[in-house]
Amino acid sequence: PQTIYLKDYTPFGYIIDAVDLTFRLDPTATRVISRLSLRPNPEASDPCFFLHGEDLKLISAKIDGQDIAPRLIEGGLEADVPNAPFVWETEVEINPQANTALEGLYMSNGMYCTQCEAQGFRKITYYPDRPDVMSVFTVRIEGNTDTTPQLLSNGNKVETGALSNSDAQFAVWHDPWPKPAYLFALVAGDLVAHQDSIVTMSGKTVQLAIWVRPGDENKCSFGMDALKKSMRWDEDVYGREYDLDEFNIVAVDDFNMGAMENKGLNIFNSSCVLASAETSTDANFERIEAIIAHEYFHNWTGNRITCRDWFQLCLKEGLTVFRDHQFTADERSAPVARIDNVLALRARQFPEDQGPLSHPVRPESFQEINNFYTATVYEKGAEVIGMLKTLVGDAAYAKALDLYFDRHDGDAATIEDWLKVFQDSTGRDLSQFKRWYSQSGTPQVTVREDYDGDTFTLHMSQSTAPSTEQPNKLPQVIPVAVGLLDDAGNEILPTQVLELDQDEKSFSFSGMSARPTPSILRNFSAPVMLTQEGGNSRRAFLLAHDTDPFNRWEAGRMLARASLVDSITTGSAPNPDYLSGLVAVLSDTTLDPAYRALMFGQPTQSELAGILHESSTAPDPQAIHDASETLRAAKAETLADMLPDLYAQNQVTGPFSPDAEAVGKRALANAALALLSRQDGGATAALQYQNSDNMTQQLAALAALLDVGAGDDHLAAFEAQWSHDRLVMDKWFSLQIMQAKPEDVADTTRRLTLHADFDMKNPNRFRAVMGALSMHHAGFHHDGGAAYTLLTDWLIKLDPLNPQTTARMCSAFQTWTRYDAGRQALLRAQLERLVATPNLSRDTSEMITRILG
Ligand code: HT7
Ligand code: ZN
Repeated sequence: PQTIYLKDYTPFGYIIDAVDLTFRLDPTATRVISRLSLRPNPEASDPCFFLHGEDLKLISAKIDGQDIAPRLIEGGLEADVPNAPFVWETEVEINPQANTALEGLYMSNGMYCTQCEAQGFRKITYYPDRPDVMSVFTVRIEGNTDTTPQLLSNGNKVETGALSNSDAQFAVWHDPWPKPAYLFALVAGDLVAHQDSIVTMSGKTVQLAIWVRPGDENKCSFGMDALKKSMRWDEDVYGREYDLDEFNIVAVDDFNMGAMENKGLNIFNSSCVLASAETSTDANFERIEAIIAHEYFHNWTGNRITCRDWFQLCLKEGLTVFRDHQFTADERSAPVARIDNVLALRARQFPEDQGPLSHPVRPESFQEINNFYTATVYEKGAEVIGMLKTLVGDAAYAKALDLYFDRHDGDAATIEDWLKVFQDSTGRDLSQFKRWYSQSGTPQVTVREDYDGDTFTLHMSQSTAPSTEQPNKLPQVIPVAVGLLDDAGNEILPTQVLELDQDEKSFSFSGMSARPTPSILRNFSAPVMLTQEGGNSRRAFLLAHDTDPFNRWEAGRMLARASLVDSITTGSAPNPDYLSGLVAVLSDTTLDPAYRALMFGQPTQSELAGILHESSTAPDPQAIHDASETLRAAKAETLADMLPDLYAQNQVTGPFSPDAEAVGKRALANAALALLSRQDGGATAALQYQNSDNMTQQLAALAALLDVGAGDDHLAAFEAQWSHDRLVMDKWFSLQIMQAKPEDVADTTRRLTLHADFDMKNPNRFRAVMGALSMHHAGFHHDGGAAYTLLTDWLIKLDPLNPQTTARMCSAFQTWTRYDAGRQALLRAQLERLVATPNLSRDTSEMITRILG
C-alpha cells in the first residue's frame, strides 16, 4: 500500500464552482449523476485531472456535453480536459445494499444513508475527494414514495414534488456554503421527526429536527434540548451563530463511529442520540449531550473552517473536542468533567502514545487515514489547545479565536494558520509550542524540592522517550500549574502557571517562613506524567487538604495506585492511609456527590499493567486482578458502616432527570451499592433491580448482582424485558463479559457470539461483545491465550465486511509488548496470523504492521 506524506501536499489543479448531483435511489442499483462546473486553479502547478472513484460502475462521462472515454486507473479516473472553464458530467451506478463497509452510500434497516469522512465520497461518484476542494452543492434525490417518504441532504430544502411516471417523488436541497465532499450527506427512508425551532442571536428562526425510525420518537427530547443548549452556548461563548434555515439530525443503527458533522445534516449512531430514562444510563445521557454538542460545534470548527488535508485533522477535531469539553464543564460540574476527561486520556491516549501506535498530534504520514482518528489526534489535540489557552490567558484566547474565524472563514486551513493567528493576536512566539503538534510521546516531568528556611524551590525537568522516527525529543513548553499550601492546608500561594520550557528549570518562591507543600500540575494543566517528592504521606495530606479539586482527587488516585503496585509486587495489604483518607472524603457531605463518586474509583487493571511495564516489570494480569479485588474488598470492609447511609442518603426521588445533581447522587449511591453488595450478598441490589424505573438503576443493580454471583435470574429477566431494544441489548451482551471471572471470559464471549442476536455486521453489537472481551484485562490476557485467538478469529471474519471497524478493534493488541515472553509469543502468533490473511484490508494491514513494529 502507498504511504502518503504531509510534505508532499500540492493543491488540486481545478476549482469547482458548483456541484449538481442527482440520485435515483435503488437498493442495488442507485444511479448518481454528477455535474461539476470547473476551471483551472491559478494556484496549482499540476494540471493533471484525476478524480477519485472506488466501487463505481461508470455509465457515461461527458465534457461540455460531449461523450468522452476517461482512463479508468487504480483508485479513480483520469481525463484530458480543456485549459479553460468546462462542465464535467458522469453517471455511475452503485449498490448501497452490498455496502457493508458503511462508507459511501449504504443501507441500514431499509434506510439509505451516507458516511463520507474521510474518503467515502469517492464510493458515491468520481470526484476530487480531498478536503481542500470546496464547492457549493445542489442535490436532487429521487426515491420511492412508500419506502423513502423522507429525502434529506445538506443545506436547505428548496423543492419537492411527485415524479410523473410512477410512485416516486423527489426533493432538491441546496447548501449555499462551499464545502468539501467529506461533509456531503444524504438520508432517505421511512423516518419520523421530533421537531422544534430556535431563534438565533440575530433573530433568525431555524427549524430543528431529529429524524428516527417510527417507534423511536419518544427518545428524542433529550437530544433536542442538548442541541438547543449547544447552539445557544456557541453564540454566548464563541459568538458563533448557525447559518442555515434548518438543522437536521438522523439516527442510524449501523454506523462505524459515534456521529458525523455533515453540513446541516448530522448523522448519528443511534446509540449517541436516542435517550430515554428506561433505556439509557446517566453515562449515556452525558455522552449524548457531549456528542450532540461536538457535532454541532463542528459547524464552525470543521465546516466553515475545514482542513487543508487530512494531516491537519487535529485542527478541527482537537479544537472541537476542546470546545465540547468546555461546554460540558459549563453545563455540569467543571472538576468532575475535568477528572472524566483525564481518566479518558490516561485510559486511551497514554497507552497509544507509549506503544507502537504512537504518533504526533499532527501525523506526518499514513496509509489509511481512517486509522488516524485516534485518541492522540482528538484527546491530546484538545489538551494542546487547553495548554495554549492556559499560556496566553482567557482573554487572549477569546481574541485569537475571533481572529481565527474572521481570517479563515471559508478556508481549508492548516496548523500553521492556526498558530499564526495566536502569534499575530498575542505577539507570542509559538515556534517551540508547535512541538506539541510534531513530537509524539508523553513527556515525563520530574520535580525535586528545596527549602532553605526562606526560599522554596521547585527544580523541574522534562524528558520524552525517543521513538524510531524521532530519536531526539526536544523540550516542549509545559504549563505547570502550581499552588502552595501550609501545614494546616491553607493556600499560601494561589495557583500560578510555571512554564517549563527547557530540559531543566527551577522556580523559586521566597518569604516562606515554613516549608510549604506544593500542589503540582493542578487541574492537570498538561498531558504529562508527573513524578514528585513526598510519597504517600504527601498524597494523604493533599487528599485531605488540596484546594484544587482535581489534585485532591489525583492524590487519592495516586495513593490507590501506590497501594495496588505494592500489593502486586510485594503482596502487601492495602494502604491504611488510603482507606482512612477515603473515609474522610466520602463522609464530607459538603463535597458534590458526583465528585465523591469519582473518589470511589481506583486505577484500572490495564493502567496498572502500564505502570508496571514503565517500571520494567512484566505485568501479571491475574496478580493485578487479584490485588484490585483485594483493594475493593478492603474498601467494602473499611467503609462498611458508612455504606448504608451513603446509599440511602443519595437516593433520588421524584420523576427521573439526567441533570448533574441527580446523576451525581445516583453515581454515589451506585458506587456504594457495588460495595454494599459484598456485605449483603446482593439483597439491596435485588431490591433496587425490582424497584428501578430507569436504566441507570437497573443496570447498576444487575452489575452488582453479577459481581456477587447472584445475577443469573436477573440476567434472564433483563433479556426477556429488553430483547426488542438493540441498544439495551448491547448492554446485556457487554455486561456479561465485563462481569465474568477472568477464566470464563473467553467462553462467555464465545457463547454470546452464538446468540441469535449477535450480528457482526452491526458495529455496535460487534463492539459490545468484542470490545468487552478486549477490555476485560485479566480475561483477555488469561493464561493460554484463548481470548487472543477468539478476537483474532472474529477480526478475520469482519475485515472483508467492514475494514474500518476491524482496524479500530486491532488497537486491543497495541500493548502486547508489555507482557511476559509467553504471552508475547501467543500474541505475536495471532498478529502474524491476522496480517497473513489473504486480501486483508489496507486498514487492518496498516494497523497490524505498525503494532508488530
Ligand atoms: N468527524 C467525524 C469523524 C469520522 C467518522 C464518523 C462516523 C463514521 C466514520 C467516520 N470517520 C471519521 C466524527 C467527529 O469527530 O465528529
Ligand atoms: Zn469531531
